[in-house]
Amino acid sequence: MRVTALAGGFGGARFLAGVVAEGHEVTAVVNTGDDLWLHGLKVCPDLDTVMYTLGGGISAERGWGREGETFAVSGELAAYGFGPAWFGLGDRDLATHLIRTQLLEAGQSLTDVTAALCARWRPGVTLLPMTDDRVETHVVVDDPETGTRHAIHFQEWWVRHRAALPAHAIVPVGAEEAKPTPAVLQAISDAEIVLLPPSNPVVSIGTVLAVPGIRDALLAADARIVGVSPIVGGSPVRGMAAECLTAIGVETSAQGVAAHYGARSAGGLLDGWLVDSSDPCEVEGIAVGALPLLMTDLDATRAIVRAAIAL
Ligand code: FO1
Repeated sequence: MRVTALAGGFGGARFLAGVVAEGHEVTAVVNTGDDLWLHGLKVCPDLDTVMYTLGGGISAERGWGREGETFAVSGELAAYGFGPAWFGLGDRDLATHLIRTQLLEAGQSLTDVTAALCARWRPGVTLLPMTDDRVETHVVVDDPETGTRHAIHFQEWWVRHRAALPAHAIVPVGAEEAKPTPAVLQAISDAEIVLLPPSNPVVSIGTVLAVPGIRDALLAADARIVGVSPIVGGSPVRGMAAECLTAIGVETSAQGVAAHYGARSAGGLLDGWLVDSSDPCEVEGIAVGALPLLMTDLDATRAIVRAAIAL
């Protein structure tokens, strides 16, 4: 089937591997709110995580960046006192950012640049940034030293502080002015089914939905929309979804996230919602399916994909 998925980084990439393995024709609309400019280079963590994971280049142990990575350049930058030391830019990964930055500066869109990079990695999906415009997720925190309230880039909150600083707000800066690309809108209207992988519902899928026009396109689509809970056994499988959900006042549960996305019949997004067998979930207007949701290996992920499509 023609499947369109809204995806973030690690969880989204693993889920997409299952959709591809099931033989579907997949378009991934990927969050770019985690993107950052570093040393003059454009870094796109979620696009790269999906591209490297599906293209076979991902570091299995980190879940981001390249397999067999070295950090010589990062070490040299640190020796010059050129930070931020807390963000690990690998030597192999740098090649991706050098090419992306050059092509962007030559006037190519992020969509075209992503396609050019995928010519090497051949991820088996059409990889689309949610927009070609600049959207950057910033997090409002109280500075641990001075106590002053200020916004920091998502990556500083996520990587430097491990989301340990309570987030007073999570803001996709630039989202209001951003536009979905024509390719994104086409992928949503062409889809036979739309899947919401178990990516972070706030900073990954939530940021994609913050781009004006994407939510409306989903509601207007013929395709059914089925989501997969990122909360298993009452807690997130990986990452800091709990801190993100708390920041926006949503309960960290399969039920809480389903209610947050909402039932399509009530103006929300979901026709169906897959939960782990251990998580109760009952939301008016949403068909709920339950099965083991841990993507322990490709076969487990494929079973989840089949269950989502069956639902
Ligand atoms: N995550 C970390 O926890 N530490 C890092 O040093 C780090 C570096 C990094 C470099 C490139 C890249 O594409 C991703 C990187 N990530 C790192 C992961 C990144 O913070 C997350 O992938 C997303 O932003 C959340 O999905």
